[in-house]
Amino acid sequence: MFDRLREKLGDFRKSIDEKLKASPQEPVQEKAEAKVEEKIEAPKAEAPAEAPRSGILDRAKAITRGEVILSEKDLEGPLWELEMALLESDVALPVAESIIDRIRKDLSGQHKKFLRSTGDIAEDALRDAILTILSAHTLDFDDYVKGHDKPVIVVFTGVNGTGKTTTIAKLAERLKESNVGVVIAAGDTFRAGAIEQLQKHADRLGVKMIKHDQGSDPAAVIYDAVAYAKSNKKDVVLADTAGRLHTNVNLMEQLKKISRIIRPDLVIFVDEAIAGNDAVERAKLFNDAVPISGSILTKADADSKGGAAISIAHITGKPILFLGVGQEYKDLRKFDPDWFVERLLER
Ligand SMILES: Nc1nc2c(ncn2[C@@H]2O[C@H](COP(=O)(O)OP(=O)(O)OP(=O)(O)O)[C@@H](O)[C@H]2O)c(=O)[nH]1
Ligand SMILES: [Mg+2]
Repeated sequence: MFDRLREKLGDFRKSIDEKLKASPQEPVQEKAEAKVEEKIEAPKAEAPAEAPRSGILDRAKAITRGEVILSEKDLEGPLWELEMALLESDVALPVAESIIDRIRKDLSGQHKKFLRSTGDIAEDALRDAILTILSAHTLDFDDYVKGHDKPVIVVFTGVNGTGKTTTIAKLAERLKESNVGVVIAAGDTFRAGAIEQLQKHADRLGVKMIKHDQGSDPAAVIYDAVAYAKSNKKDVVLADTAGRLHTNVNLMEQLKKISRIIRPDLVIFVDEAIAGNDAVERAKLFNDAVPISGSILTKADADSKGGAAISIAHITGKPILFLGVGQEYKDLRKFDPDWFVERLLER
């Protein structure tokens, strides 16, 4: 995961440092003062033709004072490279642009304290930009369930095959382990075999599942599951829904209807960590149809470049709650923005 971005970030560090060595910096102190020093210094060494001595002196003085100045021009090339790396890591274009803009604003024209290396300053800016996106509106699923009126109704949405049903089974296992009473609603009444697939999980986990026949109204199934939870003092209803394309108007309308009738406490958008640019469009349209509370990214055990997490969090403004990291019930990891960014940037 993240290899390409890591490699590019290394290049970015180097390239910024080289820029600073090669190009003269704006003087930090009064130019006149610099010139006096230049005269005194001049006889001692020959100035290299490509780097005027005054520039070197000014920069040296800035560095002595613990400062470095980055110009937009210095940043242009390295930032372009970094943007390409973000794009190659599956961060969607508008998201990559907004991250790069932020870093440019953060770094350019400022007298940065030169405590460590310039590369570290650049890395901090990138870390801040990504952490800001990933830490928006934090939501701790376990705390939410603990603190909320029961039953907590959770509806899962997403396109076909992203891992909604498997994730429901994983969450049911997780909740069961914390002694939280769970009911599962077989809200995918559309795909042949969907009810049986979920039933198998429910049986294996020893969790009650409410179902109707295939082709019936999913809102009615979930409604019944909520009623069951109320009368049997269950804490959480996990409601499956059929996978649907975000461009299918009728099926998206059906999702809105489910939301209107059920009034879920949480709507969780499930997508794949390996999703590319299209993840942004999907997340946006699902979020527009039925506002989501957070996302779960599955298949993070596959060769994920990590970009989908950044893109989806940015476009929805909602947190990533968990990562699916395999096909077993235990393969669900709470999403930790700090952990994610450290892995992204580790050398
Ligand atoms: N490697 C890996 N596979 C996963 C993960 N989560 C789900 N899968 C697999 O992805 C496939 C699809 O999972 P489902 O849970 O059926 O997906 P879905 O979103 O319910 O699919 P539809 O109901 O058809 O929309 C299955 O083979 C799962 O085992 C994961 O975190 N890692
Ligand atoms: Mg399913």
